Amino acid sequence: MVKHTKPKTFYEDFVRKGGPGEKNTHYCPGCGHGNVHKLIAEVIDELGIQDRVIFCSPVGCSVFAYYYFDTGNIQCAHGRAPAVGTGLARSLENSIIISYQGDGDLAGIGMGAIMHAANRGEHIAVFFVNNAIYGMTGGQMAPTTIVGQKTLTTPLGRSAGRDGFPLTMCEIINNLAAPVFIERVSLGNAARILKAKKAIKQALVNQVEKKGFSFVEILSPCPINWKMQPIEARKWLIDKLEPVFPVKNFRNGDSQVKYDPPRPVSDEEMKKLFNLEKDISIKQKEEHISEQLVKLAGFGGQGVLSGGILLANCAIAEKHNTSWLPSYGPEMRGGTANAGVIISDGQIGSPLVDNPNFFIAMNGPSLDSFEDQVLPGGTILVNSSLIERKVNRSDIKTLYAPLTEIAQQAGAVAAATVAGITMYALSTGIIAVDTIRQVIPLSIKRKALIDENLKVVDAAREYYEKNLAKT
Ligand SMILES: Cc1ncc(C[n+]2csc(CCOP(=O)(O)OP(=O)(O)O)c2C)c(N)n1
Ligand code: SF4
Repeated sequence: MVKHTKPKTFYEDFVRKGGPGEKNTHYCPGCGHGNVHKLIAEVIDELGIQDRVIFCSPVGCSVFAYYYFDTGNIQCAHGRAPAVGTGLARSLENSIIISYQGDGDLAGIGMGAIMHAANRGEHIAVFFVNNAIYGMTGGQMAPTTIVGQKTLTTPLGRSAGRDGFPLTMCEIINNLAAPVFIERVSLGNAARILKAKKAIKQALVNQVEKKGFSFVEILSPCPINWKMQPIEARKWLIDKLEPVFPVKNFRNGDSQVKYDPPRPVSDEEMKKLFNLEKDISIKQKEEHISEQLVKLAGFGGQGVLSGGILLANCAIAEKHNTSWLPSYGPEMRGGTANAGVIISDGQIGSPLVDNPNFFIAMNGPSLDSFEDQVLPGGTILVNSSLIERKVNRSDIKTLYAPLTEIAQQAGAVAAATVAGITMYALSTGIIAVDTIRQVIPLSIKRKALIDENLKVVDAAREYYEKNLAKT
């Protein structure tokens, strides 16, 4: 006698549908998602990996998988489950990652994400539920809709000449070197469902054994959008879908490529990367610093981005945690550009600097754009060479300095932001001017340019001490 029980990987109640006590899912009668959920949950039970699994839900009918699977769960942006899974698999060594995706999700909007995850051989198991239609949104043509199939957007049937042929994902992914397991299965009848479970199990065993990227395509019915009864839908699946998407194993073995996920970079490697191997004697500050949110903004060509890099490199050299995030328009010169630099003793969660506590405004439009965003109590350093107006706010400190002229007189008009960074250092004490002087030769190759930049630093320091030190 076969006793059917609910896998313990499932929650006791499926509250999505009707609150506590509810045992039914939100799927339509005859939908394949329910079968696939059950098979995955059974395999997780059998392998004893429930507390290691992180289930990446897609956008599509299975968006609410986290109401059923009592595992780690994460709901991903449309098509991005393999990218999210990549991050999880690489950062949580003991985890077993499932990327669960529909055909619209995987082969439509998420085509790039799946191809690159497969090509990198990420350690994830992908369960690709191919029902040849967009189920959730009401039955539009999917990348896997077969020629002649009627959908909401192909009411006369898909035409190869107009809409292209259906994409056969197993065959496409089978062209890549890295994947270890690729199989297409079907939910057409009970025997096929048992075979599907075997493939699902192999894909998850591969994760337990750290073998690599495993891809199972599951041909699955969507009776409601195929406009069929559930039994008729299973028959149509066998008769019409299977000839286009042959059910078979495409690959089962070891990867031809050695998995080489990123690892923390050692101090020695970091020094090499940032050219900090040369003899420098930058002192690490003992005292704790308050988090610095610095924004530099101006037009392209003013050195806004490179000024941000210089500041970030100085902060790195002084052993602070640092981020640098550039933002610029499509033009190289003349467009707008800004850079956000965060300097902190703690961890930096996001590199975005929406509300700076120190803002270096290199031109008028930048001051107009960002003046209101500076945190109360913060500072704005205004490049008075190009900005005629004064700052309107009274709850912040303002410094006015002709940064462009200072740089020009020192022979390096493009280094106006270096003057700004020098004044930032003097005004806040977060980094030392001496650090700037030591870092400049590391990041600039031409000797003449190094000398000019150092002259800008000295001229900016002189200007600051004469005119601003007491403000
Ligand atoms: C960025 C974005 N674009 C479009 C949608 C609309 N949308 C929701 S589900 C879906 C397609 C789902 O089809 P499929 O991946 O085949 O899953 P199924 O519902 O059939 O299981 C689309 C286009 C969305 N939610 N977000
Ligand atoms: S619309 Fe289709 S895929 Fe979505 S729940 Fe219903 S049968 Fe399943």
